[in-house]
Amino acid sequence: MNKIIFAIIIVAALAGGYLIFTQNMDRDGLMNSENTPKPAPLESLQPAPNSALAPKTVKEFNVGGSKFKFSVNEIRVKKGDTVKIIFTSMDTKHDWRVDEFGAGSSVLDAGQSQTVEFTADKAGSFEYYCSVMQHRQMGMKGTLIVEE
Ligand SMILES: [Cu+2]
Repeated sequence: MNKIIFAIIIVAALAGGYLIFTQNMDRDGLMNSENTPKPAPLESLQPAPNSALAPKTVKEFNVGGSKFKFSVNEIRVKKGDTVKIIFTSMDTKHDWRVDEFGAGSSVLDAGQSQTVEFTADKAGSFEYYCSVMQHRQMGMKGTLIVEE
């Protein structure tokens, strides 16, 4: 039994070491081969149906949730942006959700993080909130502003 656990630890350590190693290689590779064009990412090889429009913009926000507030009260994006909320619960169970876009995280325990991604496909002012118990009513909410 102990041998199996030991073997698992060794395998995990090797896998971790390999990942770090390959990531460093990538970075070094990038620095040393500035003149070598990198192969285009797969996505750009396939023309999107709306390729005539500007490339889609991803807006990323780190939002912490604690009793009973979010670390960010206002999130401002442009219509059409892809919004990425990296939500982290700071103390007890919380989530982050915005009904109008059908987007939200799971209810997270303290220290947990989850990324919520959605397209801000309509303009306006929308309330995001924590749906745990009475947190919303106690002030755990903010405003998502999507500009035209
Ligand atoms: Cu909450």
